[in-house]
Amino acid sequence: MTKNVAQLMGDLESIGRDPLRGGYSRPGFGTHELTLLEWFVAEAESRGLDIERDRNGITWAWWDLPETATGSAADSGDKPNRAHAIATGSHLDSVPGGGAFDGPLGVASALASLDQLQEQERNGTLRRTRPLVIAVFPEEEGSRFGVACLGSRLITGAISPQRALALTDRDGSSFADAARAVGLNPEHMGADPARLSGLDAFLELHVEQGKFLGKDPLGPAVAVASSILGHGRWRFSFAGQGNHAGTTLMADRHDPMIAAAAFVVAVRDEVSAESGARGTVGRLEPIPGGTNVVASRVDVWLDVRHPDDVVTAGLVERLHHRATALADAEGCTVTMSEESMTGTVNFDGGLARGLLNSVERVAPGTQLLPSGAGHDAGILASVIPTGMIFTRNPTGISHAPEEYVEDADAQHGVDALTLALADLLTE
Ligand code: HGY
Ligand code: MN
Ligand code: MN
Ligand code: MN
Repeated sequence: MTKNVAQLMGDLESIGRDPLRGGYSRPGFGTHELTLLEWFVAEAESRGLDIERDRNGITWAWWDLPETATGSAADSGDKPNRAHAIATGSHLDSVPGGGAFDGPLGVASALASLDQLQEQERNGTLRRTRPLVIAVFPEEEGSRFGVACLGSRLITGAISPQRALALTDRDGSSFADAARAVGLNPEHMGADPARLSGLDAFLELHVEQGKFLGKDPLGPAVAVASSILGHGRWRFSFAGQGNHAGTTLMADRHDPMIAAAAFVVAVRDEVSAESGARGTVGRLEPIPGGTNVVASRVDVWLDVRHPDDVVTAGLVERLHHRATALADAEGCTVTMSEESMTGTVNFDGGLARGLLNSVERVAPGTQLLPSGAGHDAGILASVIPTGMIFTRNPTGISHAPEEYVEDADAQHGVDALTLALADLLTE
């Protein structure tokens, strides 16, 4: 049965809602991400796709070439010929209290495009020379294990399996344990150049996460990505003396919360002074975390983004100095560790121009847009030609429950993706 993208998104509406934070909380390798993945597998299998889960936990759903096509299964024995494939897809996990569209829209749009492409193949208007594969990447947000795009970093070798497996979540479970719990073998994880070499291109459709397409409701509902802002995450651990809230005089305290709070303001000030930079402290954890306890340690996570990676490095260095001075002033100490850093990505120019040409046919006036958000497409771009299509989000809000896509705009996104895929699949 075919479904349009609104129907597919409707299937997911009740999964992983977070009554406390609002929106959705679907952490990587958690129950809700896995329920969404089961939904994806069932939808893909009902369309005749062959499912593979690779050793890094990425799910691949293959639409192989029909038997009459050149180089198809009929010519090569049992195994279908999966060389020179075109891939599309996205992720199903979310940030805590996130929106419905960041990730799932790319997966639902891939299935809806597949329906259109399968119909074209049945009626003879599409003659593919390449297989299509829909990919679903785990733990894109890094909300659970701290490093975003964990699946795409593992497959490309951007993170070593040793480092990834040692990452822990808030409950102290390691990524190795989480991987084992879903049937993956940690010893088999890591770079998989053979699998990547079979892909000629990857296209990710994603909800637009800023205000760029939101202002003009009559303008095109889709855009093509030009670049992804360089971004990284650092953890600052401020340590002091844990103590009793009632018996410890103010003058006697070594309270790391004071240093951490001043640091949050310092981040805003330093980053605001650097044109084009963004800096965020969205997570802060006092230890032990009691109302009547002066904390012994406060961990602060910093997210910094800028188009120039040298500027990012300088900014983080200055913030490290500020943190040290603020900790000193309270008789505390601070240590900084880098959790991840991904340089600015400029998408493949040829593919982006090709995408613009394809997409222009459904959305005249389509523009090239930079992305302030990170994506698996940005990690894959270091090894295969990669491109992205954005679908308008009229609220301009993302990573929050207000993220939104109109059904008609989502359909425009699917129509654009279908045209772009049809062009690539017949090249
Ligand atoms: O944090 C990000 O940019 C993302 O949405 N993964
Ligand atoms: Mn996101
Ligand atoms: Mn995303
Ligand atoms: Mn007591």
